[in-house]
Amino acid sequence: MKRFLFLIMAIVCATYCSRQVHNSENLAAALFTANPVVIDGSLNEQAWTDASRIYLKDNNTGQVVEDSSYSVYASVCYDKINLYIAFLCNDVDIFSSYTERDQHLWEEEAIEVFIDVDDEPNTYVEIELSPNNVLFDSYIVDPVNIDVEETAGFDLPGIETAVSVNGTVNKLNDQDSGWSAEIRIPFADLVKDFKFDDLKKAEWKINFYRLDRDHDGPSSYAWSPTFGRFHKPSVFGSLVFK
Ligand SMILES: [Ca+2]
Ligand SMILES: [Ca+2]
Ligand SMILES: [Ca+2]
Repeated sequence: MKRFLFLIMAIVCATYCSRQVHNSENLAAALFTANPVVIDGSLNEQAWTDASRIYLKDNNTGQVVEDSSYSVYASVCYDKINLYIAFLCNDVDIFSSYTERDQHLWEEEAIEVFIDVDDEPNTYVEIELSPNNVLFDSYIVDPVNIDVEETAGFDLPGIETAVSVNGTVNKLNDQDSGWSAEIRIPFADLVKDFKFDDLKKAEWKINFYRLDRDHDGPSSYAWSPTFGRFHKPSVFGSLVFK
């Protein structure tokens, strides 16, 4: 009898513990919004006030970012047509030299989001945005061997992005506060034959990243840390639609 009770307790504990980990670290919820989101880089809409803040961690250590001058979070919401993603990156020095779509933004400062809408873990959309609102979008088909020129040839036709900078980009001798980004992607760009009613039962794989390249050297941040290169779909978290 004792052994039986112990077994029941172990099962309850295992279920509870795994759910706790899932909820706190690997599951993000997008909140439906009936109010318009203006893509201007300012996160002053009610939708962003209501949305959860998905804080990123140090991608090398997996630890919470203690230095608030570099903290970063993402948020997600949606309406009947679009998915909206916001980032707020604190940063004391913001820089970026890129000016053209699909340049190699990951070599400087950028935010990134990887979105996998189907059951094939090796295929997903990669979106990056620089503090100058330069976009990199690509469709990954082999995370281990990425042909950058080939995959970046993919464009999300309806994507719209904007950045708001609290500071000055590419000016080294002053102190910046940070930058925020807003991204709108029509669901039809992500899902073939998109049907709004299917979203409630969808669970997409997703990860949020940020690259910072200040004088102290490069830093990388992730919602679900990969402890190395970002293209590790096995550690992506999940996105559900509320
Ligand atoms: Ca806005
Ligand atoms: Ca920086
Ligand atoms: Ca592209």
